[in-house]
Amino acid sequence: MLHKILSEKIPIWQDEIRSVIQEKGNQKVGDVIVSQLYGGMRGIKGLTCETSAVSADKGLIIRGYPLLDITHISPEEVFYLLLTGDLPNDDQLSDLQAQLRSHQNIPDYIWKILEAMPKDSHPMTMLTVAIQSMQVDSLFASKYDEGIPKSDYWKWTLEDGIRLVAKVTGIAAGIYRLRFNKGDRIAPDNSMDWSGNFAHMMGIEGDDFKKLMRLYLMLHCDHEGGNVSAFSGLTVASALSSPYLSVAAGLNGLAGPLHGLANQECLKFVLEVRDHFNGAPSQEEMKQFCWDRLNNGRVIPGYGHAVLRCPDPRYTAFMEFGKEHIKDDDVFSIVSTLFDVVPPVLQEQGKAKNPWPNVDAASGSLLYYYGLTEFNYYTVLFSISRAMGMISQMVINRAMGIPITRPKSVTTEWIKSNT
Ligand code: CMX
Repeated sequence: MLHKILSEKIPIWQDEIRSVIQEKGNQKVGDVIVSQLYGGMRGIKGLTCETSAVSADKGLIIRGYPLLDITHISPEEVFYLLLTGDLPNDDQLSDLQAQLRSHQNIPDYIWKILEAMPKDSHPMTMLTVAIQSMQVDSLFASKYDEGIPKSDYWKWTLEDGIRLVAKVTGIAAGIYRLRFNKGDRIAPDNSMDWSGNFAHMMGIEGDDFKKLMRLYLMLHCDHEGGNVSAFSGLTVASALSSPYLSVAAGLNGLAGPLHGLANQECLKFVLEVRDHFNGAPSQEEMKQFCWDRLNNGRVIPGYGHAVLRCPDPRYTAFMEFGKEHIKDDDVFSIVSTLFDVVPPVLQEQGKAKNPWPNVDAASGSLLYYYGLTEFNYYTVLFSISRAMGMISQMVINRAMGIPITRPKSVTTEWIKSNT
């Protein structure tokens, strides 16, 4: 069904892009100044992304829907929305869920590889190794070898992508149980949806944890095209590497502490606060603690953002969940106090362009409350969700025939002589 809908929509999108290029191909979209070349290309408009947009003052907008208007939808619904631009009806949703179920079995070689890795491997390393190793089963790679036409690339990217999304929850749950000695792997339960089944395979019981996973895996799905993980994944995919290689590449970027790994860093920081003060500190104590950290040259994890200039709506959604379910918890109350303390401290310090919390500031306290205390696992949850956004972007880029990524670099000597 998904295939059919995309087959109908893609020619329309292709026509639209063709006429945009024809009519506006020579229009300027911005200027680039020298400091941007040395500044992580921040603010340079250099690529398109159809699945989502991030506005500085509103945050994530998925296919035209502001995030806080659609926090009730399931991860499968958001995957469908990212890919097609529309929310699925009941039949379309059941069809996608059936496809995910039919591809959820995990090849045995994955477990052998994971079991052979050093016992203290970071769960993110285990995840990307597992995803990358499925390259051997890539339909895109084998069809490419057979010589399929360019117009069919997106179809096999989608096929690999659906298989990857179907398997990633079982792989991630297996990593959790193996890495943290939780006992045997737990078989999937086909009566559950994708996120509920993931919670079940992890072995963490309770309806509230399932609700949290549904929200978590929905909220982290996409954040336009220029962030480290999306951009790295897309760049690798633009060389026509398979979704397995490309998603693994993106997730290796997500595993950096300034990006997705900030969610583990953030909870580590909150627990440091709790242990230091033997519970939740006063605002004054918290303020001093933050200043000491900044004066030691360290960042406050979970705060700041390269694009946002407002509290991240993903943070707001997690806080709403926390206020409803765990408002009296000590760790959650430290997270709430940080919201009152950190922005004025960062403003007074005057370095961070955005003093507000990002997605990583609140999620860890919720996971911790429900017994998911192994915080070096948290970025794996982010990854499961982000795989949906990366795959959607790859399918669309392939369908639109976006060529290999190759921006031009210049030397400092060139800048000195030419500007
Ligand atoms: N604490 C302390 N200093 C901060 C800060 C924070 N939370 N956020 C930014 N700054 C500092 C930067 O380190 C930089 O300092 P220098 O000039 O000494 O290098 C200065 O403020 C300017 O940075 P910026 O332009 O505001 O931010 P960037 O676009 O360069 O970086 C980000 C954005 C997210 C990496 C940065 O805000 C940060 O390090 N935050 C903490 C880590 C974090 O929460 N990351 C998760 C982001 C969400 C995600 O991608 O998952």
